[in-house]
Amino acid sequence: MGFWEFFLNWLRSLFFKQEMELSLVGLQNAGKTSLVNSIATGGFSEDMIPTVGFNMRKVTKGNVTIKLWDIGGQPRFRSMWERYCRAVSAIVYAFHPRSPAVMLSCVVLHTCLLFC
Ligand SMILES: Nc1nc2c(ncn2[C@@H]2O[C@H](COP(=O)(O)OP(=O)(O)OP(=O)(O)O)[C@@H](O)[C@H]2O)c(=O)[nH]1
Ligand SMILES: [Mg+2]
Repeated sequence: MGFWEFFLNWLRSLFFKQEMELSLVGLQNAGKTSLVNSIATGGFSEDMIPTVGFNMRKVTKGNVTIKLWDIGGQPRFRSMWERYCRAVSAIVYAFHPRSPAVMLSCVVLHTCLLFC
C-alpha cells in the first residue's frame, strides 16, 4: 500500500469511525447472553449461566464499535434496566417465542414502553 492510499484510508477512518451503545433486555432465558456471544465470537454454547447484574462487551466490526450492555433478566435485576437503557443508541428487547413465559414477556415489554 502506497503512502497516499494509507493516508487516505486513515483520513477516511477518522470520519467514518462510529461508536454506539446498545442495551439488551428481556426476561431470563431469552437468549441475550447467547446473542452477544454469537455476535462477538460467532460461537454458541448450550451451557450458559444466568447473568448476575450485567455484562458489558465491546464489539468492533469495520469502523463501528458497539458497546453492548447485556442486563440480567431475572426479576431482581429488572429494576436495573432503566439505568442501562438511558442514553443508549438502541435498546433490543429479546424474547423466546416458544417459551411458556411469552405472555409475561409481552406484559413486561408493554409496561416498559408505558413508562419510558
Ligand atoms: N435452542 C436454542 N437455545 C438457546 C438459544 N439462545 C439461547 N439458548 C439457550 O437458552 C438458555 C439461556 O440463554 P442465555 O443466553 O443465558 O439467556 P439470557 O437471556 O442471557 O438469560 P439471563 O442472563 O438469565 O437474563 C441457555 O441454555 C442457552 O443455551 C437459541 O437460539 N436456541
Ligand atoms: Mg444472560
